[in-house]
Formats: sequence, structure tokens, C-alpha cells
Amino acid sequence: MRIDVLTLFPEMFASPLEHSILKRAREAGLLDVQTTDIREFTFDRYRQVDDSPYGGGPGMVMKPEPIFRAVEALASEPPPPDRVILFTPLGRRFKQEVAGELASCERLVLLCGRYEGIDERVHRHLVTDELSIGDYVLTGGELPALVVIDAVARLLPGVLGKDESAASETFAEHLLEYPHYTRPPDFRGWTVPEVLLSGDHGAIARWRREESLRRTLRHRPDLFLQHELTDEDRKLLGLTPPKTGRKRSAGGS
Ligand code: 4GX
Repeated sequence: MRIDVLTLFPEMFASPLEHSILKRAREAGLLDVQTTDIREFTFDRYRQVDDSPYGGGPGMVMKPEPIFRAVEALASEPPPPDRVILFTPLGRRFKQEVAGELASCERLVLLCGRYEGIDERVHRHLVTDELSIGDYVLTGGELPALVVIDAVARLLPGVLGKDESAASETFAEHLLEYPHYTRPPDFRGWTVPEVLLSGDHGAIARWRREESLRRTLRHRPDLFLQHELTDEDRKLLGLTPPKTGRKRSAGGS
């Protein structure tokens, strides 16, 4: 996958892309991230990327011309971008499902805004998708772009090893992870649950599943409601399976 990032601060991307899994994915040729400085597409004496808002008011607005020129220059190289994404607090919330959609694209353009905003004509005539990573105000779209790159990269085939990718399945199911333990079995008097030391793989799997379900219900009831309970899940939670094809008798035993 190729990802082009348009930003006024390309150096913000260096370190995250040069470590751990993102570094490995790039070295393996699975992910190609190119940053472009929007300022390179200004042709005036002052290399101006922002200007005061029409109608007055505080703050500055990003000018449309350098952004259009930059996106058009990138789009002229094949393959054409599948999406041109802008980060803004009023965008669609970035969730695991969206990461999954983006991971199936061949090429993305991520546009990082600064200041009070971007000229509306960029939103209307250049951008295909607007995304928000959450309800808080950031100073620019660079950190959201890195969040998206990270979440999408780990879904690309071959980026995670077999062991690493198995752990991703719970979130896809709208469940939180079960608790993890490693050595020592007793740390400052805090012990590891007996079942994990038992060697009984069936019992361990059931314990983990129940912990996932109970944690999700307690900490993220919104996610729990999206999870489709299996018959095994109902059993673990002590719920009676829903009866099919028979009506409950009125007051009967
Ligand atoms: N999730 N921000 C973008 C500048 C801006 C404003 C309007 C375009 C249009 C944010 C978030 C976020 C702050 C990034 C304002 N650019 N982006 N920036 N939360 O708060 O995505």
C-alpha cells in the first residue's frame, strides 16, 4: 500500500515510521509512506500557505491553491489514489471497521490541516473522506494521520507475524482482550490465576473468553451490545439460550 501524507510538518512523521512494526513493514516493501510538504507547492515570494478568513474573525485559514496543486501532482503518478482523506473534528469517527476498509485500498492521500481550518473548497471539491479520531481538539491533522497509518498498516497482509495477528481478532469481534500474565507466578504476593498454570488448554480458552466478555460488558457496554453472543458465550455468562420455535407458556412451569 502507498500512503501520501500532505503536511506543513513532514518531520513529525520520521520517528514513528522508523520504529518497530511500521519500520519493518516499510523495509519489507508492504507499506510505502511518502510525506510532501504543502509549502513546496507555493509559488509566491513568501511561500504563504494560510491567509485571514473572508468575513473577518480570529485565526488563519489554509489557502486552497497549494493543497490542490499538491494533491494533483501526487494523483498524476499511478496508481490513482482511492481516497483523499482530511482529518477534522467533524469527520466520521475513525474506528476499527474504517481501518479495515482503508486497508483494502491500494493508495491513500492523507491531508493534515493546521490553523482554524481549510478553505471550504478543499472539503467540497478535493477531499473524498473526512475522518475524526475522537472528540478532542488537536493542533493539527498530523497525529490523526499517524494513528490511521498505524492502525491500517497492522492490517496489511504480512505485516504482523502469525502470533501477533491472532490477538487482533477479539477487537474485530467487538470484544476487549483478556488479561495477560507472564513470569514470575508470584510477584509481590500477587499471583497468576491458577487456571493459566494448569496446562488445561480447554479450561484456559474458556476462562479467557469469559474474561473478555465480562470486561467488555463492564468497561465498554457499547461494544458489548455490538458483539454477537455465541451459544458458548451465553453458557459462560450463565445466560439461558433463547428458545426457538416455542412460545413461553403463561404462568406455566
Ligand atoms: N480528529 N484537529 C485538524 C485543523 C483543521 C480544522 C478544520 C481541517 C479542518 C482532529 C481530531 C482535530 C484539529 C485536526 C483541527 N483542519 N482531527 N485541525 N480530533 O482535532 O481528527
